[in-house]
Order: sequence, then C-alpha cells, then structure tokens
Amino acid sequence: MNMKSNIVFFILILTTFNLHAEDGHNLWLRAKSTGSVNIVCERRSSTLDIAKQELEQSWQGKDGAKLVLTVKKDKAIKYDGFKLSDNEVQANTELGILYGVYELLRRQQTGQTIQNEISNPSYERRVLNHWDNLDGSIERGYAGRSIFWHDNEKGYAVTDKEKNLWKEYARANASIGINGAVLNNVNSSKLMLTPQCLEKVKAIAEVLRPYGIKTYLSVKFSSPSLIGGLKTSDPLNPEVIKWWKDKVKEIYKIVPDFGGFLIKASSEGQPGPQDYGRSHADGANMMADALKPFGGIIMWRAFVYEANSKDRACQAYKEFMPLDGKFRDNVIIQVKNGPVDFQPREPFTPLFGAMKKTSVMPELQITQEYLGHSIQLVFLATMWEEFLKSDTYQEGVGSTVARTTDGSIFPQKHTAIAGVANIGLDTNWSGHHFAQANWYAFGRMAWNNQLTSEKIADEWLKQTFSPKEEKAENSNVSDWQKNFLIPVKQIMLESREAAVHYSMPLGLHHIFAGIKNTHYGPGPWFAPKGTRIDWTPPYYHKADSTGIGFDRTTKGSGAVSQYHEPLSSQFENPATCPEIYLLWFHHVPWDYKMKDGRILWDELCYTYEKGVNEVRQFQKDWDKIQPYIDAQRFSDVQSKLRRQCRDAQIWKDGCILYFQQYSRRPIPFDIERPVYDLNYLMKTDLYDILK
Ligand code: GCW
Repeated sequence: MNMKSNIVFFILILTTFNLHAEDGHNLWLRAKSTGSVNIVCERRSSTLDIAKQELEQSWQGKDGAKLVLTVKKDKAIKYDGFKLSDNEVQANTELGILYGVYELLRRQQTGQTIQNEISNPSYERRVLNHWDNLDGSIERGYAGRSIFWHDNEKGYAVTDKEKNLWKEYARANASIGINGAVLNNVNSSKLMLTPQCLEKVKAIAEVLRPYGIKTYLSVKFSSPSLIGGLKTSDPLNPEVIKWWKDKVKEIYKIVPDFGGFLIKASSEGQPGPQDYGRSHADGANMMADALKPFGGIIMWRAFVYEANSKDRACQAYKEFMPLDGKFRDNVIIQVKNGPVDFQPREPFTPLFGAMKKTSVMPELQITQEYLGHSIQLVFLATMWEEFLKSDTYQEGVGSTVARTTDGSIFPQKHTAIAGVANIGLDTNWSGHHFAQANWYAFGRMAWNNQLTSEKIADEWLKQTFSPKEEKAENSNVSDWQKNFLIPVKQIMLESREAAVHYSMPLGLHHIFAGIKNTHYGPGPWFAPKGTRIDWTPPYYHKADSTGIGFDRTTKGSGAVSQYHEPLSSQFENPATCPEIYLLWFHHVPWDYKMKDGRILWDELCYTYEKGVNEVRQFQKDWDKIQPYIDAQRFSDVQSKLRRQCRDAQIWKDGCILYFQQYSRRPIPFDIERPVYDLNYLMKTDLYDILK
C-alpha cells in the first residue's frame, strides 16, 4: 500500500471501530433526534432560537408532533420556571422556555412521562464558582487548565475556538438550570478589575448571555489601593466608596447584565474590612450600595478562621452572628456546607437557619479537593442531599438547610446557591467521566433542592451512557438497564460513603497529607515544626493514649452550643450523637462501646477495611459492565478505579497503623492485614516534600 491508501485504510479502520468511541466531551447532551417536531413560537430571540435548535436536534417524542412555546405571565410560575405539558412549554421569560425545553427533552431521553406541571427553581441564583487564576491555572482544579484564562504569553486575546468552547459550556449549564458563573478565583488577582481584563470578561459574557448565564467576578477588597492609586481601601472612606461606584458603572457599561461580586475578605490572608478596623457588614454594604442601582449583588463568604484558635469550626458563627440583620438586602452570605472545609463528612455549618435576618446561601464544592480529586469515583449528590435535608430546627421541626436558604422560611430578597466548579480544558471537562455527574448534580439540586441523589444518578446515567441506537428497542433497553444502569447507579450511590469509610470515618476530618498542600492521601502524622497548628491533622484528630476525636462539647470547644436544640443536646451526649459525627464532637476512649457492641478501636479498623472492600467491589462491578459501554470510557474508568483501590488501601494502612501507636491494641484478626509499612508511608510523604 502506498502512503495515500494507507491513510485511507486507517481512516476506514478508525471509523469502523470507533463508531461508538466516546471521549465524554458531549457530557449528558448526546441525544440525537429520532423524528421531527413542529415548533410554534410567536417570538424570536437568541435564547428562543437556542430552544428551537435544541428541540430539532434532540427531539425523541412523537414524529411530527406539534409543540407550542408560549411566553406569557403566570403568577404560579416563579423566576425562570416553566409550565410543561405534552404539547406546550409556557414561561414568564424566554429563559424559562429554554429550561422547559431542556426538561422536556430530558424526560424524553430518560423515559419519564409529562403531566401538566409547573417547575420553579428553588433558588433565584444558581452559580458556579470557578477558582480559575488569570494565568490559566486553577486552584484545586483537576481537569486541566482554565477554559477562560491563558498563560501570560497569550494575554487576554480571544479566539473563535475558545468562544466555541464557552458556548458548549454555557449550553451544558443551561441544560441543568445553572444561571451564573463567577469567572475567577476567590483568591483574586488585583488585575481582575483592570480595563484589559474587563474587555475579556465582556467577550465571555456575550457568549454566555443567550444561555441565561450571568457573569460575576471575584475581586480583591483592596482593589482601590492596589490598582486605583488610592492610599487606602477603607470601606468608609469617601474616595474608596466613589472608586467602587465608578468601577461598577464601568463594568455595567460593557456587561449590562453583570451579576455582581463574590468576595473572600479577611480570610486566609486576603485583604478585607478588618484591615481597617471595619466589620464584614461595613465592607459588604459599601460594595452592595455601588451595585444596587444596577441590580447587582454581593456574595460575601463566611469562610473565616484565625491561626491558633481553639476550634476553627466555631469561628464563622462567632464573627457573623452578631452582624445578623446588618447587611443590605443585596448581600448574601455565602457559607460552606460544613464548618471546617468541604470535608468528606461534616455536620452542617450552624450559621444555616441561625442567621434569620440576613440572606444566606450554601457553597458546595463540586471539584473534589478532599474527595479524591479527579482520580476517584465519588458521586457527591448523596453528600449534598444529606446536607440540604439536615434539620436545623431553627424554626421548629422541618427547618432543613434547604428551606432556611431557599426563602421558604425566611423572607430573603435574594436566594442563591454556589458550587465550586470542576471544569477545565480536559476533553471530558471534569477529568474523571464520573466527575461530570457532580457538575450535573449541582445544577439539578440548585434547581430543585428536594431532588434525590438516586433520581439524579438515574437521569445522568441514562443521558450519559445509554446506547444511542437502541433507544426504541425495549428488550435491549431493559438489558442495558439491568446490566449497566442498576449496578453503576449502585456504585455511584455508595461511592461517597465508601470514601468516608476508607479515609475519614466516624467523624474524623482533615487528616490529609499536608505536604505540598495537595489534600490527597493520608497524613494523620503530619505536623512539622513551625506549621500553623490548625493546618496540621493532629489538631483535628487529637489521638493520644486515652482516645481520639475533637471535644466540641460544652466541656471542650463548645461548638455544640452553636446548634439549635434538640441538636445541641443530641451532639453533646456521645450516646445520642450520631456515630457518623462521633469523633467530630467527642474525644472518646479507645475502648468506648459503639452501638454494635464493638469497641471504638475495632470499629475504626473495621470501617477502614469496609471502605477498601467497597471500592474493590466497585472495581469488580465495573469490569462486568464492559459489554454495555464504549471502549474508551470503559477503560478510562477502569484504570482510575485501580488507582482508587490502591489509594484506599494506603488510607486504611496509613491511618490504622498510625492510630495503633496510640490505641496499643491489635488490629482485629479477621480483617486483611496492612500491606504498607507506616514508616514507608510517612517517608514517602517526606520524600515528596524533597522532590
Ligand atoms: O478549601 C480551601 C482550599 C483553598 C481555597 C479555600 C477557600 C480558594 O484549600 O484552596 O482557596 O478553601 O475556600 O477560600
């Protein structure tokens, strides 16, 4: 064969064998239409055009059916909600029509029926927070570099290829109801508000706009002095106030639908009002006033803790509760789900429900900083469901976190929820094919905070993996459901609990390897001299010869008192404290009797063992599904599961062997023996630092 025919041959081979190869780039939006649809819509706009195009591209309903899209005010429809029936989508806004269309298509693809129904979003603002730096790197990003920012060399130039990617990104977000994006890291660059950078923001905003995605920015609180030439950034200084007003005006001139600012201030070394002796309220209100005339909001983070505090988990409540009622109505306090920091399991942050006169929004972390990066298969929806359903009891039984934040209990002017994005330039967007499910789940729960993780997993799997060509063939569909959908859904639903088991069971938290600050892998031993103690694991696990765990009772740090009764008493008493939080709230003896009759030490060992076994089981189950999935995604996930098994083993061995030095008890003889030496694991850790 000559060169030319060689190439033709290879192309042929590729198209024959790779017909079904999937790289994950199409996310959950793979469906192709199976017939035509006759769309009736009186209006035209770029958003409605997208709605029509989506219908034509992915219609799987009755061939030739008629569908009416109606923009008409209806009091029962809230925000960009919609009314859905078999042959009509009605909404107050064009964006509502688009959301209704995505829902209709989702129902078709997942085989769900449509009754006449109204769907309203739980939150007014459903926002992704990108921790993207202006040099293109991403803090806690595990899926490649930023889709928005380049390295310095390319500067702020915008290419068509990029615009196309942003469009795909916007489409994916709109399809799950996300309507806002903070384009840059909360650890913001001072350059963010410079005119060159804002020009780029304008370009991005233009691509996102037709999909209903508002653009927000994270900015440095000290911008007036850093880039504005002022001597101070004191929020009560008239020149500073004027500087922000002018800057906001400049932004709205080029981005008329700008959403507002997300601020990390007086937190982890970031500048803030406290540098000038002012409060969070002084700072937030000053900026909120500048945004008010344009309809913008401030999302002010409550992620604050100071070095050497007795208990970091108490701080946000202490700093923010006295300010309840002091914030403008266009300020929302953005609070992480747990009081420490996105750990595999935490009780909810006690500020939820407690701040009654201030808008509060949850911040979830989609990117898996503490949950295995994009290496481990961990479906986070179960964790978020647990969090949203947690009862704060603040206004009686049923005051769940969901209801205290979505306006059902407190009259908030604005409601919102944020998720720290896991999106990067990787072909499959999120690094791990299953990490896409976390992006998806965030959007779906932000739209409906009552959705179950089971339902979300089910719809995501059907859209993301169902064999395209077999949709109509019932027998094949059920075959696929039995052999793929059911077992893989099971893996997803168990995956977060498994991660808790093999890394931080029974309320343990923040015992990560500290070196290089990766937050991947165990490091309960990590405590080099001179390191801030609240950045070392022993601060959190407090293991010693008498027992293990953080005493947050009234005799300890008192964190339990920040919760409303009956929770406060329930957490205070080890006998009534849920065992999943035992070591979060209590320092208990190694021979403490657990509910199942085992002593704590044995329970700890068995739980680590269980976690490892669970991942080994995921591995076996995954191998079985090979015939029901394309080759590429099968092997990508297979190989990541191998690494996950190894790393779960390292977690188990590292933690059990380390804690054994304090418990001085044997590892129960019926569990698998460790395969790594503690010294080796500790040295490997040290080795890393020297590399
Ligand atoms: O979880 C911690 C992370 C930091 C992050 C910080 C925050 C953006 O380790 O990387 O900084 O929280 O949420 O501000």
